[in-house]
Amino acid sequence: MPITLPPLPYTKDALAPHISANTLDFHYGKHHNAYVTNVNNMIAGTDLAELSLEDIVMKTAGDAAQFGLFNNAAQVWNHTFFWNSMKPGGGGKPKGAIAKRIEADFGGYDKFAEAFKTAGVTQFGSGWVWLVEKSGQLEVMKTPNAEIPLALGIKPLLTCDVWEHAYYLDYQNRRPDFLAAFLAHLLNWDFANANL
Ligand code: MN3
Repeated sequence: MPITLPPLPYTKDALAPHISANTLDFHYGKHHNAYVTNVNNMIAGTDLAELSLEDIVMKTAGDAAQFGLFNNAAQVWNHTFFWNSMKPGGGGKPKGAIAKRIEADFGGYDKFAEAFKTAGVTQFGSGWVWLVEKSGQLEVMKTPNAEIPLALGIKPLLTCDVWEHAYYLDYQNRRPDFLAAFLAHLLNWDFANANL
């Protein structure tokens, strides 16, 4: 069963001006789509062809012989999770159950936001910054390249892509500004609550 590119949960211009339709044309239409194509080319005719995307990720994680497939499959998963981690008119302070957890585990929204931004800014090179639940505790973590908390047994609640392709057209080298816009205007707390 081929892996498919899920539809974006909003129109390509819905996140502007924080993320432009031009960025989503490339990031979703080219980068994300290419990962899907690569996975399908790599699993065709193999035992992995019948597995779900998540099973392919879990089965190839940590296997040096499957490094290429892991990278592409994890990137398909990460990007779908990232699109859902944003919504038009999102951002700002959390609501619902996660608000209490942010308060209890970080000591308030401002401390969470600072930790999230710092993790994103200090991820050297390409990668991801995550809000995760680890051993019953909310934490911010960063991962390089395609690495994915799921493969480490850690539950992701939301993520921001800090590969340059995520922000370069709109922010050039200003990754901190992109992270600030993500936190203030895009972050989808409904999604984080649903994942909690
Ligand atoms: Mn990306």
